[in-house]
Amino acid sequence: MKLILILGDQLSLNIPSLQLASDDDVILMCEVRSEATYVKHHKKKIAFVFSAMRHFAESLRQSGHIVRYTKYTDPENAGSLYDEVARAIADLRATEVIVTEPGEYRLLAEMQGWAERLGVQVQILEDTRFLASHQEFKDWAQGRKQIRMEYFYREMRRKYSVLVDHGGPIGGAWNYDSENRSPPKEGLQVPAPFQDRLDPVTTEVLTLVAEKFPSHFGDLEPFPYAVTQAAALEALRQFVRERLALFGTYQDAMVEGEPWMFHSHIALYLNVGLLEPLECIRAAEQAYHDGHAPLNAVEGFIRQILGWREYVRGIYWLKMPAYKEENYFGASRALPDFYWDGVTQMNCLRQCVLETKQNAYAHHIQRLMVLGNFALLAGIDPQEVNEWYLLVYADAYEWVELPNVHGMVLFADGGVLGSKPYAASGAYIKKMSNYCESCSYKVSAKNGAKACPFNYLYWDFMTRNDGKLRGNPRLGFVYKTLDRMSDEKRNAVSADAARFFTALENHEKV
Ligand code: FAD
Ligand code: DLZ
Ligand code: SF4
Repeated sequence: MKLILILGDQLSLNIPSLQLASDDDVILMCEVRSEATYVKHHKKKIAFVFSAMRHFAESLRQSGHIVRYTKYTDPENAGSLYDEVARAIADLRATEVIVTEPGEYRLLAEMQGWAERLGVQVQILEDTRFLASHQEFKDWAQGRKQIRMEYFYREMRRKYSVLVDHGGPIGGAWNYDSENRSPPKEGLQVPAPFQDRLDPVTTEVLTLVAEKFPSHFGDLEPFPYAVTQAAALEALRQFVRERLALFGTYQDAMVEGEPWMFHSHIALYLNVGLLEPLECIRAAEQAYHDGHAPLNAVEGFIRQILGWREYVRGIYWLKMPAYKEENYFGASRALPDFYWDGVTQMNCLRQCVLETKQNAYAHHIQRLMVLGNFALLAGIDPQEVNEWYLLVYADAYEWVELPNVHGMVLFADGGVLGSKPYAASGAYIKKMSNYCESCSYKVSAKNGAKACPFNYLYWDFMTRNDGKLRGNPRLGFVYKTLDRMSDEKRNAVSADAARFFTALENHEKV
């Protein structure tokens, strides 16, 4: 008989390894210390994965499969995927292992050595739950001087005929991003997010996580997330009904006390397989055709899934393992303590860290333009930033996290993923949020102890990295402004930055 290994982010009935299962084959699922602690994942992320795994195992059993499920606390639990596979082979006399490729390079590299170590055949199948295969992305990228999401996205729109009419984009443009940058309006009403009911399985898992992972980051409760395919579908439908219409307009907006805004909060479901990308895309497209949501919202949402999600995955598998080691700016500063406890006078960072801690979620602009922007400007070591993002978000898996952090946020890849770093001063955060209204710093002040640190850190970053960035055509205006700056202003920038970094190094509350 064959042993079919299903990982915690492979909870889809159409996962290729399941397609090869015969009636007498055994499906193995296991909660293991190695996966739960290779980074110290947020407590909510572990609870989500374990509970969703247990529910998926039960649904497999009900559809007639034989499932061997190792709970975290089982006395025989060997603690790692490899050891659990080895134990199952010995117990069951399995002659072959079948697994769908994992989403992280470290695990794929390990699995490629399993056949030899285990002494049985190990088949590693391609994960077909994505909309572009490895080969397709490789073929698309090959021979291009520069790869850019926008062109890849257009091909994907054509391939799946999404918002396409007679070969061209519906509405006449491929991308409506320019309509998706509205700041929040005073008194904006944000709908309540999806909230699932806790069942006995999730309740048991919450107790387990509280007991076994007390030192991990994050608040375990309240736990609102869906843990079954049916509930994840309900969350998707609620998004389409209640939030999608304003998704585009407020995609980049941030409001204190409103962590969820008009986003979909489905990445965690997509990434473990409770939702499929094409069903999310079609649901949004249908809402457009039914007149429930405007084109800027629907196109914007679809671009994230059909464009960005597939594009970052393509880059990950194309560039790993070297991609992870790149550090274009040679950044080496330690991650500040406030990324863990939110203790900082910078209100934007405090809000984003505290929401991350509470929800294992922050929306894209919080991740990119607040948390990421600071890490970029302050020159934080990419390895430390990567580890932080990989462990704090419930939707984080390296194939999607690394290119976003390393490429989009830190420009550590020197421009493979994007054409310029997303560096911004306090003016951007002021425009797109109300964070500055209750901050100890003054966003209008450019220098001095009370000035918003993003303001002088921005110019210090551009000055520090002059040799690496001046030639970038998209930064021409920045360096023109820098060249016109008086010596007095330049000195003030570097003195403020030096003072700030010293305070950071001394673990003072900045
Ligand atoms: P929405 O804003 O509603 O977007 C819809 C969907 O589009 C998301 O669910 C997601 O599947 C997809 N999507 C949107 N933007 C991206 C993107 N840039 N890359 C890939 N998919 C995207 N996304 C993850 O799934 N896992 C991560 O670990 C992750 N880490 C990130 C780290 C940084 C520094 C940044 C800037 C972005 C990261 N993203 C990550 C992308 C994005 O921020 C999240 O997908 C999104 O915030 C999830 O919330 P949502 O489901 O409400 O998304
Ligand atoms: C994220 C995660 C966690 C916390 N725990 C498990 C686990 O115990 N067992 C398992 O099979 N998978 C888990 N996962 C998901 C894996 O880390 C994921 O499959 C790999 O990182 C590859 O994407
Ligand atoms: Fe953030 Fe600066 Fe605004 Fe304070 S003033 S919230 S630090 S951008």
